[in-house]
Amino acid sequence: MRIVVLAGGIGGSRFLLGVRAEAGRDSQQNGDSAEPVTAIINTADDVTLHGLRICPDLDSVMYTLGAGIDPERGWGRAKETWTVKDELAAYGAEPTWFGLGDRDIATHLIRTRMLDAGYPLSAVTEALGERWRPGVKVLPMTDDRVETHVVVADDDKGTNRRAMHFQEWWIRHHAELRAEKFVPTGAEDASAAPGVVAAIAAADVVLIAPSNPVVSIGTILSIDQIRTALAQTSAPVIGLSPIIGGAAVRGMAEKCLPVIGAEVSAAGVARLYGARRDGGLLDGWLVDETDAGTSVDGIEVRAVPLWMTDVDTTAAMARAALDVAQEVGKRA
Ligand code: FO1
Repeated sequence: MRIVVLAGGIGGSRFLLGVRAEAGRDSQQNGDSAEPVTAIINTADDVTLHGLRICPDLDSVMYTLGAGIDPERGWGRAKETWTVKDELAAYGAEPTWFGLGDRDIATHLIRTRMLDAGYPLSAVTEALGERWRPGVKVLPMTDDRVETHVVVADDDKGTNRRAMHFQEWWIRHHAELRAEKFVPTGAEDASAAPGVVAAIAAADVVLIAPSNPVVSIGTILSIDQIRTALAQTSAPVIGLSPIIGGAAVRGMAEKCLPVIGAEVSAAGVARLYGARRDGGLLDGWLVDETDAGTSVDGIEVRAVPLWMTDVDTTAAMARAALDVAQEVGKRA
């Protein structure tokens, strides 16, 4: 079974561990060749700092699936040290607020050197994967530069607005500055990365990971070719809610959703994505048992445990999503 997953960083990585496990079990049972899962990853969090190109979501996926991640943080390397960061701070070299780990810097150095040599981000990602062996095909959503910038109003009257990179809003300001808009700068001119459209078209099922609907999934959907491919694929599109009982499982989804006028609930995110039959994204939607009884017009909703406490529970979530896909697929 060919599974394609759209995902962001930390939540997406955890979910991919479960999908990889489930796909492995599935292919063992059916004996079919283990088609690797294809993960299409958000790159709008990417940022250039201290002369290095940093791709947080690609790195979280790569490190998590390659068992190099720091499990508490969900980003950066295990057994990390911060000597270079401290030395940069000693020089007063801004930004001092960004957590640049010594081990992590090696990844950024290789990526920056390959990008400067003209390799596209997808080729860089493949090269880095030679070491980490994630066990799924990791594709950036695009090889073009797309960055989420956040428009904040400095005062209540909203007179002097300013825009900043998402990483600054999130890390330096802890998402406490009132955001007026999230702008995926560059998205209008960006093409899907090589292999992305073909993977969606050939998929048996497309899963939307429980990632941030605005600055992770939303930014992937801001690439027109990806949105069109999702509308046209014969594969059922099944999403998993990142909101449980009205709050984000982790991260800043509950701070982002109100900015775009979406309700902070499992139903609210499903309505934001929309029903496929009405020109939206979803055929099916998994909500946590806390939100059982959720119903959204035109979308097949199922209530299952959605807390990704370990790989087994996450694999069970993936299994549940594949089951809904089968039911929806039959009906279509
Ligand atoms: N998140 C933080 O909250 N603080 C940091 O200092 C930080 C540094 C960092 C460095 C590399 C990297 O790949 C990710 C990093 N993140 C940090 C996480 C990152 O901001 C988020 O994971 C995504 O951008 C949002 O999902």
